[in-house]
Amino acid sequence: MQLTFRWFGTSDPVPLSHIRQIPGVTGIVSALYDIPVGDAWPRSQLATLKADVESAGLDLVVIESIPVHENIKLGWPTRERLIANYCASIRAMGEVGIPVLCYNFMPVFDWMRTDLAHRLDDGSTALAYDDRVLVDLDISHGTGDLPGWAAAYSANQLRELLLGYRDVGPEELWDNLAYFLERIVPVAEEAGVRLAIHPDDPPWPIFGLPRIITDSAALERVISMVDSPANGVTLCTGSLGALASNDVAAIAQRIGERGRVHFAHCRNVRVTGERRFHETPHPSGFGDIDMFAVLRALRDSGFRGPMRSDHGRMIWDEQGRPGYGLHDRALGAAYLNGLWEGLTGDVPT
Ligand SMILES: [Mn+2]
Repeated sequence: MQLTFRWFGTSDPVPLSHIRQIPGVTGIVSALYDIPVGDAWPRSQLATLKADVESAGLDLVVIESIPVHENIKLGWPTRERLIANYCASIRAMGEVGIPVLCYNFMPVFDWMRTDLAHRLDDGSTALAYDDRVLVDLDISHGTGDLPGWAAAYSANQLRELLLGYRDVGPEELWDNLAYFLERIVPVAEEAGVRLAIHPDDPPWPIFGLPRIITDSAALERVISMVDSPANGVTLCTGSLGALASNDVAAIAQRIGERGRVHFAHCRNVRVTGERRFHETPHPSGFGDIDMFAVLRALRDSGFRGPMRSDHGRMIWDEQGRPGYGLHDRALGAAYLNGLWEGLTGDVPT
């Protein structure tokens, strides 16, 4: 296991020099943030990013993520050119030597929360989701009222996309994912890049849009669809754990045994009702995820890939990107490190 940390590039308020000081963290998870969705990622920019990370004494080991253009998810004819560009980006990753690509296949919206500063009993704040709040959010004027999505889509863009998805139910979305994977997996295999699909967050339909990467059966369907070692998953404990019926440790075991957990996101959530949860500190006692059992399953299945503490709370008056402050994610990293050392005897340095 390699402990990693997400870094949003030079505009991230958390500098690489601070990440370098978290014991055991040696890898960086990042992306290029100025490439229009659908364009091919230039090798030179990836090489520059990698060099920046290395000059801080860290390795760039995961790209999270290269966004998948909506027209690929919709199965529209322009997907041919867009998939060709995606393949070019994967090849560029391979040439520069970045081994893992985390991506997702969620229509229109990526992660979704209804509260970015839900107050916990200890005075910290965490991300939270309540479906009863979501259904009252008005998106007819665009994404302006959605927490964290202010400028993402105008009213017209959103209307057009939602119209497009009227013809795309879950099975059509599966077909479009299959079409995409059949074309990118062989390229990734040849490039030496491991693909790691991220589960949908939260793992249920929102705004009438289908979401399909929600549970163990879905993850097994993905890796079986194109049966290659390059075709794997990101085990995101918090995304999967928002659905109480998901036994995350059992999922880690099942997918891990097939050698397809290529990246692990570890965070904890407390489910407080039907389609209602909030994030918590990472340790098992604070949420519904048994993190020890998850890491034990990863150990037992021979997991050797990158892992990162996922979202953290805002603590100690830190200001920053919700979910991605330094302090609580660093506490999470230290906790994960301790669990792993106890489980494996591996002593990170
Ligand atoms: Mn995640």
